[in-house]
Amino acid sequence: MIYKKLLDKIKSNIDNYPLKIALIDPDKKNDSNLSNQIEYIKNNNFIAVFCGGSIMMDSKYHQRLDYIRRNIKLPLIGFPGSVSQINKNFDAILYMSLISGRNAQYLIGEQVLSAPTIHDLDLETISIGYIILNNGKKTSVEIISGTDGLPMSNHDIVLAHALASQYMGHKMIYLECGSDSDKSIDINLLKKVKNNISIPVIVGGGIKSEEDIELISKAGADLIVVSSMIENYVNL
Ligand code: 1GP
Repeated sequence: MIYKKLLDKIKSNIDNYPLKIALIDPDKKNDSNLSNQIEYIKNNNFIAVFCGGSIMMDSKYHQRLDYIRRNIKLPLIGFPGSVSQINKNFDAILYMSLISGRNAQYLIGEQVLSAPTIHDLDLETISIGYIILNNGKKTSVEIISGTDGLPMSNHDIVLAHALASQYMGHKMIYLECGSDSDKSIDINLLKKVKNNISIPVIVGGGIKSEEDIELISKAGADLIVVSSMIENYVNL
């Protein structure tokens, strides 16, 4: 069970060592550097790989996932932007409900559409309260989901959503600042959420360096997701 493995890693991480997860967006833009991204991931202490994205700009998503699966031994966890991104190569998928928004399609619609395929593939699901945070610039995930992120400065509202997620029985919450956004999470917000909930917190979006990762980990993030940082590094 992938969830159990992640939980064991989090529980035994008493020194707050950053538990890093690489996110690969199996999109056209990453076609030429996929093998370099995989090499980078293998050499930089990642504990798992998330795969998915808001939008795919060609039809080769599933082909790229076959390639990633053949070349990576780490747990491969789906981070699907929609039902069309469910794939047999995943060891588990994040079964997310976009609770920062009020768009029924992403609260329950995509979940219902994907459930029969997930059942047929016998995929492990990890239920996630997905919370988009907004810090000024509209991000792809907000545009595609037709929702607005919660204002990063309104700590009480973000905390209320995180608590609701926990009470609804989600296994983890995911604080999403948007891919390649200028700013990653507000550290004080992260501390506030962490101090008030008991389920693990995943943080991603706008993380630019190992120093950022260190800081976010020290503030309490249980799992830290990076994507653009890897893409930018291999494109240098
Ligand atoms: C995962 O959307 C993020 O939660 C990825 O963001 O591309 O900024 O790392 P970056």
